Amino acid sequence: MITLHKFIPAWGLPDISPFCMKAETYLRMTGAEYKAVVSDSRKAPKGKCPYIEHEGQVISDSSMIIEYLESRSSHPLDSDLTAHERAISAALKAMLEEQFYFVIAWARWVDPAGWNIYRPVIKELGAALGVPKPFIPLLEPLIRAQMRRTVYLQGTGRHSPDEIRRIGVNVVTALSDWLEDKPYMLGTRPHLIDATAYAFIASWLWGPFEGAIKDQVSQRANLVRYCDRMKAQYWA
Ligand SMILES: N[C@@H](CCC(=O)N[C@@H](CS)C(=O)NCC(=O)O)C(=O)O
Repeated sequence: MITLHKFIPAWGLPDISPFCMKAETYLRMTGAEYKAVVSDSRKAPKGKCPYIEHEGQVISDSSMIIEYLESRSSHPLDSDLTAHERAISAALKAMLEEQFYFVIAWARWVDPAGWNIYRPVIKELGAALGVPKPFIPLLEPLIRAQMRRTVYLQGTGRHSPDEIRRIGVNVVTALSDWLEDKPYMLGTRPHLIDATAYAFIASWLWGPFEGAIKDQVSQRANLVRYCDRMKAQYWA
């Protein structure tokens, strides 16, 4: 049995973190037996969620979790891919996890409109983690300042709000243009990249952060159909 350490669900999504949602979607894609536990990232081995416990081992990072479980699988999800398809998969993953993630982080933690929406969810996470009520308002600004600094140091936070939104819209457009009419990112059957793509796109589509990026996802009918398809297949 795998124990998945993650955050909390919100807005009809299984997790507020796209990385936790990616890991859990992967577990569902493979039919793995797992239990999910709400965990404090400050106590995680790498200071981030998700991480798993499995047969006495602790594995951190959604990609390393997947790598670990795939190496033990008799039917690895990407075993049929060509080198060219693997290269595409790596490029799409980097675009979503290393670029788009920071747009998401900015929209939730830095943008004042987003923070107004996200703040109550962070309070809820604090409560779910057993943080004593009086400490939550003290912790919130510290975590927000840390996230603001992270987004700034990575580079995204140095752009203007319009520029950041443009980066986000361009990622959504690129993903939609790549998908075309395919049911999944690499063709007719799901692969590892679909765990990432679904988590990161559905987080905008069904999340409450209004504006240009969510509009672009909603207007790209192939992405909407894609999220509906992944949800029906793995989360119904
Ligand atoms: N590369 C990591 C990224 C995980 C990550 O950034 N998790 C965030 C939530 S989306 C986190 O735990 N943040 C807590 C923190 O930075 O203190 C993965 O793929 O798992």
